[in-house]
Amino acid sequence: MSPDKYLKNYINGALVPAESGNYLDNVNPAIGQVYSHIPDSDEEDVKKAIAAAQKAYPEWSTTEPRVRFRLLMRIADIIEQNMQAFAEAESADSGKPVSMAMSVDIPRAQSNFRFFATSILHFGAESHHMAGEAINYTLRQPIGVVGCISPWNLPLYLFTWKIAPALATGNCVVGKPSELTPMTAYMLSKACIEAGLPAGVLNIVHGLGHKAGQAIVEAPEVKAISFTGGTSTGKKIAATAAPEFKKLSLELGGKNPNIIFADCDFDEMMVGTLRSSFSNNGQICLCGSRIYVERPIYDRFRDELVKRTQFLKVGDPSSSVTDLGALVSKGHMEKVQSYLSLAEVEGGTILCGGTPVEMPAPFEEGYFLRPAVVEGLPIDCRTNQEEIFGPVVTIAPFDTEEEALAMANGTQFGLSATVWTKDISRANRMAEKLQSGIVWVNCWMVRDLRTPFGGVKNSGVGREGGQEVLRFFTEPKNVCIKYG
Ligand code: TXE
Repeated sequence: MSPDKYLKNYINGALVPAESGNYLDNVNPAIGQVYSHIPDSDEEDVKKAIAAAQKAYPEWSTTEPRVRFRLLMRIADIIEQNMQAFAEAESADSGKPVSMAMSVDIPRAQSNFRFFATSILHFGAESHHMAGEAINYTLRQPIGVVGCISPWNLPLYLFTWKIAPALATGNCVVGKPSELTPMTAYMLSKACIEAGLPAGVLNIVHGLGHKAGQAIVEAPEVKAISFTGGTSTGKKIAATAAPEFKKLSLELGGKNPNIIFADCDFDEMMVGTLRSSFSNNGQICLCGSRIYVERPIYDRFRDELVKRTQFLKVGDPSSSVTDLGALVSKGHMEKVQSYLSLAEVEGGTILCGGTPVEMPAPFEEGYFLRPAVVEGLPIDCRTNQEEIFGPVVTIAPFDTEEEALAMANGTQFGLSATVWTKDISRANRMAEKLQSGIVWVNCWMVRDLRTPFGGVKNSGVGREGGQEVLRFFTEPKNVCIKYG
């Protein structure tokens, strides 16, 4: 399964160009060059995709779960058989190390299909007995045609996180991957064709957010939208979809606190903190970008973090010793750099990193940045309040649990939080009071696909994962039967 130079949409079971015949450039961020082209789709392409999905829906929605199970497992098998090609494509599109795509992105995309393929075999509904009078039972039925829109940071991982449960529950999908990272979604189209997925069940439309994406959100035939991306895009989508009474799942930005108490296992915490700070160049919505450290170990922590951060290898994404590859785009690199300048204006000190890396050929034009640690900023400054989504963390000391909580909860976001401590009572107290959808204690990014996933406050609406997403992609219908 090879990546192509001119990608196509996947509509009604076939690979087709955009109706307009127009293409957008697709850049490899490690070399800073256009290396392929994607359909510049618009409303016309989305209409075709929706029509195909509507046509496929009556049969797909009534297909036995074991048939859906088999098809989804087959798609997972094909991804697994082509693991290396998928990983290399993910790396070429996003700049991330191939080793990361091989160990995180692509295995997880397979797991998403396998997990929801098997979940649907066990998915049940409730009944409510009214003693001596009646019995209620709940039917869980698919919604119809649904839209799945995903971002560039974990391209196939997040795209399939939505598509797999939507298909498993019997919906037909119009999906749109990020225009910055379309290749693995295109390869997924080919995998679906090879697996024998019926035409129209899944349609993948490539193109820009405000054009192709907006057309999916606006279409009255699309009854639910599952979106992951920036908070401001989420706001726009909610404003369009809410008056149409569409079901919405929005997984948005984060500015996650990492709270470190002096009694933690220092070495384990350092390893975890380096990962939560800079994995995928900090371009994971769950990264801990605000680090609060109890004062007795603050100096030791700061020195150790700076030392270990400077040791990270930024470079060729195909090298197995590379820790951090390129940032996803020129625009994103400029955004991250602008936040580093802002941090200095706001009174912060950049302890390390923040400068572009001079790279040898063929990477001279790539978007490589040294990971940065910033100290000395107040909690309410923009650097500490806005999502940077890059290899930048801020650090600050605290004295009491209350102070740590106030700092942790002091942003508009509430996606995840990490707490490092050996005191289980304190861990529980913190977990209860942290305003976030996910709390990790003495770990980070340990993921069980059965658990609810999502944020509070401006980090989103709704939950993905496990039973939650199966409920999202189905409508509950209560049937009440009176005893004779
Ligand atoms: O995301 P967008 P962008 C954050 C991060 C980043 C910022 C912007 O801070 O710097 O968002 O990134 C599609 N209707 N996150 O611009 O625009 C778009 O085509 C329908 C956090 O890449 O939100 C893409 O497929 N769709 C995040 C998807 O939405 C629209 C991950 C996400 O793009 C649309 C990524 C519209 N009007 C960025 N506009 C996380 N929390 O995981 C855009 N899109």
